[in-house]
Amino acid sequence: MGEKKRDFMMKRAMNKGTFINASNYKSRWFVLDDSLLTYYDGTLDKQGKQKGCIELRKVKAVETVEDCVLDKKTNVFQVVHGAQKNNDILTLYIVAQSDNQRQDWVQQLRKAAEKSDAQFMPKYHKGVWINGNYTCCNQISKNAIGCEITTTERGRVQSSPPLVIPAPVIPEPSQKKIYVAVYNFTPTEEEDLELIQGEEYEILDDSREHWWRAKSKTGKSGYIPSNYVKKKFDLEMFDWYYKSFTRERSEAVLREEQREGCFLVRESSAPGMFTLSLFTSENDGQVRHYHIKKNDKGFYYIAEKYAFPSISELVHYHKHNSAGLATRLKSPPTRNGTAAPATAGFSSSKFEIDPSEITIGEQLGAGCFGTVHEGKWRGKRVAVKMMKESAMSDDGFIEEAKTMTQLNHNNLVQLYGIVTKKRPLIIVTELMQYGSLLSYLRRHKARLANKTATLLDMCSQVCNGMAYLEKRKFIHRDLAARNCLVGQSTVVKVADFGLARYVIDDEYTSSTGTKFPVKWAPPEVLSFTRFSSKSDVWAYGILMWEIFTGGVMPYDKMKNVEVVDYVCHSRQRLEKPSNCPEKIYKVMLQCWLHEPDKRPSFSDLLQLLGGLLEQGNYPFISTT
Ligand code: 6XL
Repeated sequence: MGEKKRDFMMKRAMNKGTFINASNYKSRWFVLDDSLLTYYDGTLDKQGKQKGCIELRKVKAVETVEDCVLDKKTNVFQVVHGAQKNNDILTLYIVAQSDNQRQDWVQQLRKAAEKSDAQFMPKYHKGVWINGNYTCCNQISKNAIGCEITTTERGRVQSSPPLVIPAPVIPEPSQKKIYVAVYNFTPTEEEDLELIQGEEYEILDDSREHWWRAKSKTGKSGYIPSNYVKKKFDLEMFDWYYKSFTRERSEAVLREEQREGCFLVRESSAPGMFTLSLFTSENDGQVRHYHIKKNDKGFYYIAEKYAFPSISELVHYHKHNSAGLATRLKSPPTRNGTAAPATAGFSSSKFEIDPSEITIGEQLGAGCFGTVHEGKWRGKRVAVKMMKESAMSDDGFIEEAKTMTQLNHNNLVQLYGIVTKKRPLIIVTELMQYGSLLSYLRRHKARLANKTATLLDMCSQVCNGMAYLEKRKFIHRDLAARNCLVGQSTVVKVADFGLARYVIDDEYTSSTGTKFPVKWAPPEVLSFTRFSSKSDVWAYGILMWEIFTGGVMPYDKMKNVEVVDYVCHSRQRLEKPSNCPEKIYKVMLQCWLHEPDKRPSFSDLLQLLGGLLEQGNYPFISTT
């Protein structure tokens, strides 16, 4: 070459990572020769003193930078290089005056660097590191390896890792709150906004918990259910991420689909760890679970040779290469309409439901509080509970119901709204296909008898819902298998939480009454009617026992007074169900400690059960 390339451009000061500030930029004369990129101060008509230089053999990448991500500037390019002194990796950002000038410099610099035998890095960042993460891939470590394959003039990647197809990451040029819809949502009210799965929305107001104001790409705005969207770039925005799914639930859902390569990623029971669950058609269909491990650089891998800075890149890679897996990853289970979670109420404002819009179908059940029917409300299948007059104190309940519509969890039967203007008082809730857990346990007793993992998973689902109530200081007061419901792919949800307080019948409310759930009550409730989350924990222990016996009545034929004596005075406890592993029975015994304060909380229990569940290959877990 011999000839020099010379231009007057702007240079961003090095290591000014976080702060956006005009003084970070200086105009410089840039001079490129065979071995160096040198820059000088000066003015347009005069080149001044040398301010610094980069040895071309130390260049690691020469690439353009995404428009607007660097202090809103365009025509930026970057020279990634080893530092003069210690060879630390630094990035020099240069702002050209036009795209042409930029392209020209990028090409010339690359060519010259390659001639100087520079060793290019395999990957680089098209965005910049600002406010603690990269704008291009959202990685939070400044040293995180790039998310795009480096271009070289020779058209290949040097010192290349195993072939990696770059994950499609689109940088967001501003600090707007961009969320992605993970479910469709059809609004029923004027002020609400339709959501289309996979589309992006800007969040305008997230001050309310369950209903946010959002704007679609077409400029429409309105309220959306906050649990139907996930932050862009969060793991949760991916359709294959099933955050808190247990091993057992994953198997149920993947088996239901029977598709080779059907997969999902979930949190492991160990905090901060992840598991990949994958369906293969070998041996008549099998679900395999792989721990996603982290190497000393913090990269994720299943097969040690193929490690990635993020889980999404790992998934992306294994979609193209089985590399140790039983099969390549194809697609996640289909989250069809029914799988979308319940919204907190039907819409952002509705709580009172117009009775003329409800159609009533088949009866699902009846009790002393009223009858429950299957029904429809504006085309959506719901359960309609018609309360018997004078069975419940309305006034207190109506106030409480407002709070209850705000409780929203996958393991709680969602309260949608109520009819208060007419009698009977009607409660509209989520519909659960298979009815009460107690009847389900009894119907499937034989099939479930040795399915420890399935039973344990039911326990942990109920525990999940209860941990949510506990966190909100909401006490159930009548937790039992009869007050839980079962839905698709054996989802279990807690129902009728808090309703016990509004029942008027003395036989139910007095601990000496015939309808009082004595067999689920701890000593402090039997003696002083002292309800708490810890009294729910006691009831939960009994519920676990119901699950492991296939729905046997606790304390067999003992009368209520005998149970009080047995539990409070003799301090005896239910026996271990015959098919129940010792470790699980120990958890029940913890729930039945005499002192409420000594019992574990639901969040403690969740940890305990999660640990037991994840030991899926322990001898006590049946694999059939
Ligand atoms: C105050 C209630 C109480 C208990 C109630 C219950 C118990 C109820 C806590 C004592 C206490 N059961 N129950 O309404 C207060 F108001 C009840 C339910 C259903 C039916 C009848 N009674 C029921 C059944 C469903 C369903 O999806 N939901 C409710 C939402 N599904 C099916 C499906 C197939 N077969 C049968 N039921 C529970 O709320």
